[in-house]
Formats: sequence, C-alpha cells, structure tokens
Amino acid sequence: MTNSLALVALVVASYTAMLASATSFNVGDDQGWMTGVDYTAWASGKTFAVGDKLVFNYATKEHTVTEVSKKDYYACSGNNALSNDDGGLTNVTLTAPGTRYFICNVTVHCTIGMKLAVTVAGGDSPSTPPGATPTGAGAGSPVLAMGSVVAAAAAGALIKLALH
Ligand SMILES: [Cu+2]
Repeated sequence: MTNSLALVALVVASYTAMLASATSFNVGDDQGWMTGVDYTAWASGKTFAVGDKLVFNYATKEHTVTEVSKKDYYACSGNNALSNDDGGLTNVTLTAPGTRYFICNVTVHCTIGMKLAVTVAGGDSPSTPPGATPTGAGAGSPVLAMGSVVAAAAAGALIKLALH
C-alpha cells in the first residue's frame, strides 16, 4: 500500500510539474526545418507564450537558424544576424512578448520560403487581450487538458488511499 501511495504521489507531482512547465514546439513538426515547408501555415493557429521553446531540427550545416530583424526577415538578409546556428539542433526560448524572426541563411532557402516569424503573446500584443485564456487552438492545450484530468484522478486516488 505504501508503494502505490508513493506512486500516486509521484504521478501527481509529475503532472503538476508538466502543467507548470512551458510548451516545446518542434518547428515544422515531423518535417523539421527544411525547404518546402510553409512555416507561416505551421505557426498560424498556435499560441506562443513567454517561456515556450522552439526546437529546430535539420541536417547539420545544410541549413541555418538565423535570427534577424523584421526588415531583414522580409529582405531575406542574414548580414546583420542577431544570432546564427547551423549545428543541426537549435533551441530558442521565447523570453519576452513580441515577434521574433528566423530565416535560413543558406543560398536561396529563405527566398523560397524557409523563414519563420513567431509572435509571442503577452505585453502589448493586440491579438491577446489581458486575461484571455487560450483554449483549443494552442498545440499544447489538449495535452494540458488531459494532464489536468489525470492529475485530478490521481489526486482522487491519493485521497482514497489516505482514507484507508
Ligand atoms: Cu536552409
């Protein structure tokens, strides 16, 4: 009985931690960071929050994750890059509200569409009024909802066990 009690407590603790943690987005989902993917479509309908993470997966040195200004994003210019990586796995944590711009700086890749703009909700973002709770549209929402249900069920089991 002690073991199952500990297990239930562990489950509750891990789901609670998951609920509090930020969402990690795999850019391009299974396709990753490559040419031929519409990243504007990928980003649309997703809600990005401060603390969330973007994970770019790509073939090492075949692409870059280059963060640029809005102007350079539209110009596909990596000449004044804010950051640059070609290591094959680039993690970007969204630390503040606002829009961030990423391009691939390899030959014509950006020009043919390998670029991503992500708007992080919060602050002065007009698309997310203060106090608004994103529901459904965010990629993380179904998982979080499921986590809540499991956490609630586990909490119920914990109470039952405690009563015995
Ligand atoms: Cu590329």
